[in-house]
Amino acid sequence: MQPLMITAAICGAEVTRAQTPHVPYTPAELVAEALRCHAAGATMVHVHVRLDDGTPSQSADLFGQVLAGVRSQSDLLVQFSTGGAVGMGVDERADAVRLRPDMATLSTGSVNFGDDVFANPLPLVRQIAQRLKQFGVRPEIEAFDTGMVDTALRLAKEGLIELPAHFDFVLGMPGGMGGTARHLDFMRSLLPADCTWCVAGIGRFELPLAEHAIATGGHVRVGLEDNIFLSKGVLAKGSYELVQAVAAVAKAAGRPLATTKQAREILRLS
Ligand code: KMH
Ligand code: ZN
Repeated sequence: MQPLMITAAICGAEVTRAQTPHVPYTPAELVAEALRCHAAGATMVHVHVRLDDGTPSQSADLFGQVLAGVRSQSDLLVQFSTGGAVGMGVDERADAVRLRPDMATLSTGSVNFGDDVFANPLPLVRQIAQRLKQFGVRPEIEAFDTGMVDTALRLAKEGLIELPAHFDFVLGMPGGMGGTARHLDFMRSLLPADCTWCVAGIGRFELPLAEHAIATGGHVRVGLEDNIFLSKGVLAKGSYELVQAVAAVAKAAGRPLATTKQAREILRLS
């Protein structure tokens, strides 16, 4: 099995300070939290940015501050979100890709997202994929449902996505695909040879799916974007505590954590 890559999704666009006081908002807070996650074993940070009051943003200036802060202090891989927040348009979502982070997300379909819809019609997906290609940024394909894997493979045939690709299965989102081990097993069974995958379980699905991924050769994403609790009723003091929990499971399972160099090789990053 490959060494385990842990991605820390440290703030997302939706989690608020009313839900947890531990969610970072400002670039300085995001960088500090990213470095704590790196120290806990994360090889990549999945970045969203916020205005100082927590309003979701896709400001290239804010993304740039986070990228520079992380890169000046560590070799942690930086992945930008192009998903942003529900309702954002393609130009806003994909603008910061020009800063050339190590990776950026690419959601390949629409999904009910709680009471909202995370809309990703094909022309928008193609535009973001094209933008990633233009700037040489490798996508992580966010698949909230099975059709999104099929669509990614279709985009590969169109030349917009390079195979083998790296996928993130986002499971357990209210309105989306369920978050059991069976759901994950089906998703990973759909991938062509040599593709790599990680799982992001939402809410209570986060840690059980992480454990299943560790046992089955996948990789793991955890963090306050997806789940704010370390255990039932106990808030995580930061995404780093969730990374620590995953690192402990990996250690018990005898699966080493990937170094940045190993992660670059696994993800085929230059
Ligand atoms: N905030 C969600 C609407 C991504 O980062 O690429 C979309 C999202 C996916 O978080
Ligand atoms: Zn995200």
